[in-house]
Amino acid sequence: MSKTVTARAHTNIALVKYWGKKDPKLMLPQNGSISLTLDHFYTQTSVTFDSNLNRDQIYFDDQLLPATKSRRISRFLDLVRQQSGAEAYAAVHTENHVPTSAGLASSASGFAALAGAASRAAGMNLDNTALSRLARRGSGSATRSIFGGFVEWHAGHDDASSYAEVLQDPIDWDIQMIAVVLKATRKPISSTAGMARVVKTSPYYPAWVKTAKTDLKRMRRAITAKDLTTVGQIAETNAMRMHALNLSAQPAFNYFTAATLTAINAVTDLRAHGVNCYYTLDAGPNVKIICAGKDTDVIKTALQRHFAPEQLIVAKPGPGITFTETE
Ligand code: 2P0
Repeated sequence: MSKTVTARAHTNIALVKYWGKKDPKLMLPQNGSISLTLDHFYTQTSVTFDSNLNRDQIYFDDQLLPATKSRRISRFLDLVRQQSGAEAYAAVHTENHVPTSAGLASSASGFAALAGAASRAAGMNLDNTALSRLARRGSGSATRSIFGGFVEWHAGHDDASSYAEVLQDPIDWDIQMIAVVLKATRKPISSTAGMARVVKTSPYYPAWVKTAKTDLKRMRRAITAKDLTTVGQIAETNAMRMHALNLSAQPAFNYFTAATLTAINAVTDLRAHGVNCYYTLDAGPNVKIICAGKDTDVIKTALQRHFAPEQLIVAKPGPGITFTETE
């Protein structure tokens, strides 16, 4: 039995979004993206390569997954074996630290933690840039979860040039997100399949790629200037453009529920009353409110007209990946 490595990676929410691949095998995105890593939600994963195993064993919260449900993880472990020369199968133990059924346990923190723990357990000693390239092969958004604070994933044109780096960490100004956790109905389509359909069928896709480039430039400047208003405005518009792609796909799809629209409208109303807050949405019904910590109470009070207090979770900027090793 070899050493066990445990990695903890936090989830991230994109402010300028990744929504489409130009190379599905290498997981190269159509455009770059910028995110904020959050403190509140993370995945902790331990990996041990063990020559006594006759297949990879993947445990989620101590439950062994059947092979049919762990194929994507096993394929990722194959890539680690290929890159490291390790031959043994692996035991993988994963815990998602997110509120029950929050629907925020994205593959971002999951594949970032797996990439970190598996590569180290296999004896690779990757720096964080190389680790972000490896995490990308598991899931696009995981590329960014290697780092804390504001992070940019450079789209690149091949494996070497598509990686993430820190734009700003630590963050010494007042910015946070309030996650509005809504009941998940069945996901209409996975992120992977949804973005592939959009690239193929939305007549607006070329405009998305073009405007994303402008958004990236403006977002970098707004982060440097510590300008919450501009960060929020760009993020909100960018999110709605992403969802407009889904509405314009053939066949169309969306991730909204009625409660999603209630939350969006509540944020718009708050803003009309002078509260500086903005929303963003990913591939699910939850709404994330971008705001300053000083406005937490007024925003929570307004949202509690529609939602229970436990549906509103305040998350601050979070750290990059961390490791512990045991022999
Ligand atoms: C993002 N999302 O930038 C975008 C915005 C959701 C909406 O990346 O196919 O799980 O594994 O690369 O990363 C979610 O999709 O998809 C995502 P794959 P992923 O955060």
